Amino acid sequence: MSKMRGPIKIEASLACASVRHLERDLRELEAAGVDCFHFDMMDGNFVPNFALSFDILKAVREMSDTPVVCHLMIDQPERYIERTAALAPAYISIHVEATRHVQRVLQQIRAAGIRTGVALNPATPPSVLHYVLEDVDLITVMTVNPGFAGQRLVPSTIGKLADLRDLLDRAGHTSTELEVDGNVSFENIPQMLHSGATMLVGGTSSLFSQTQTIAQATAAMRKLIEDAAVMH
Ligand code: S6P
Ligand code: MG
Repeated sequence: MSKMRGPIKIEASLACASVRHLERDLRELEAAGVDCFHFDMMDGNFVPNFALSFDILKAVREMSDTPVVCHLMIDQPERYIERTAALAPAYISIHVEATRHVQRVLQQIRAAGIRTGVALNPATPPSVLHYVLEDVDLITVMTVNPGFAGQRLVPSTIGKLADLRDLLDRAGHTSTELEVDGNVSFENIPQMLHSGATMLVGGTSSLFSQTQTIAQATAAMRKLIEDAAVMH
């Protein structure tokens, strides 16, 4: 049975946008009507790669009013909540694997006036969230191992998504957002939606594929969302 929930939001992963033509891509994404920007920050420690920084976030916030979801792939994210919050993203999502004090960091984010997110690596079970559901506005389900764009879906994460949807429903947290991040391709989107995802992060698998324009890819994503809603 489908666990699809609406409204579904399309997020654009800015780590996949053009560095040379960032503003052009932001304008194209706005014109295409994406709902938010997904902003990956990496520290070369929690993940074996570096990605977007505060300066780029500041520039994005200056260039666009589109809401931003910050995905912090950094160890001890508590060290950077204030700096991130100062740039007023809509959400800050931290990894449960990156801090010893998940609940404390979530409180820190809320105290800064920002909506909270927690991200789970593919091997991390939903049960780690059992006692913090009150503190969470968005759950990021990593459907690839964090660190790089262009990877293939870890298949077991689809079952985990459905388990998380059940966990949220049983606990009465029906409006918590379930974000899927990694290989959100046209092929994978239907099963992600039917497993309960509400926010789709579009990267090289969709919005930034070399075969379509951003406008075409966004329209194709919207069509898949409409089709899934009809089947629901
Ligand atoms: C991965 C990162 C993601 C990627 C996005 C790329 O560490 O958190 O947000 O930018 O998943 O999308 P794709 O379609 O290339 O996997
Ligand atoms: Mg991400």
